[in-house]
Amino acid sequence: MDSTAPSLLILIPAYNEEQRIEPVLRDYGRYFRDHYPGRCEIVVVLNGCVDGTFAVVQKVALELPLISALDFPSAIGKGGALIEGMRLAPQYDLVGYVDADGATAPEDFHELIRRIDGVDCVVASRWIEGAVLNQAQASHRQFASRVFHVIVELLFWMGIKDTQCGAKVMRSEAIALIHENLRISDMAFDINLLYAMKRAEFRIREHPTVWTDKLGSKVVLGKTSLTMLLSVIRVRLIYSPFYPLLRLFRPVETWLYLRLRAPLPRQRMGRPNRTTSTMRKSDVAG
Ligand SMILES: Nc1nc2c(ncn2[C@@H]2O[C@H](COP(=O)(O)OP(=O)(O)O)[C@@H](O)[C@H]2O)c(=O)[nH]1
Ligand SMILES: [Mg+2]
Repeated sequence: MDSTAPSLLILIPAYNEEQRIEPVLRDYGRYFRDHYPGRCEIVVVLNGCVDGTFAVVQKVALELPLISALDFPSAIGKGGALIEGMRLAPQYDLVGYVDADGATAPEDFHELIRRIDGVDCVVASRWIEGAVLNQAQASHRQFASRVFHVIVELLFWMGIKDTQCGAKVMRSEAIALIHENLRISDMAFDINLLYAMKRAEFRIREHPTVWTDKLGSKVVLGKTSLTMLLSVIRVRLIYSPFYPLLRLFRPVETWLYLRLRAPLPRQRMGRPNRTTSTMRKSDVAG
């Protein structure tokens, strides 16, 4: 192992992924064990799974000890899972995250890591020149995604073509600085993260990626889109002079999230409980 290579943490948020995650974990585990020059660990962050995802992760972790898992019983959402996983950031130089479905291959994720020179965050992009879409998303999903992009551009002017691709890599110092500003628990977490980075003047690079859409998405278009809309408006208000007013609307906001069965945004950094079944490296080794 090259001790001068940056240490790397890869977070994989996973919700009811027993059907999709096993080959992806094996591919990532083997690839990064064999090709990444520095210390690398892969942590799957689960919450409230009602299938056998945890057992699948446990099985693969026995073969590949660089893999472990954190499990939270409450419905903290993809964003909540990543917020919790990012608490481990100070132990590494770089932190990345990627979806559990294998839409981004390990080689392509590694490419993002190589592009971190001179910037603080690299985001995989499906919408810039050089990107390859092996199998595009369904047209209604693409349409919703482009409408969402226009709304995000109008609200935040970040100039990022693809905020939603589930593969990103960041320097851990950058995460440490913005972590307390990460509040969005649902799929709009990425906007929260990127805008917090921009506000803190961290440099973000978009890198064209190879993307393969996978069956079995957890996104329920109408419900997820409304939740994400609510969340991006929330992020916008947090960074506006009107933020104190938001307190008046909090009961309505909470009611809306509950109606949408969406994970609530965090007010202050309260920590959800971890289950006793959390698998740590030592459990795997023992
Ligand atoms: N921990 C956790 N992960 C989630 C949750 N919802 C989605 N994910 C994960 O987020 C990633 C992206 O979800 P996916 O359904 O593939 O979204 P899509 O690619 O945008 O259709 C996958 O790894 C999911 O397992 C959640 O509530 N909690
Ligand atoms: Mg997916």
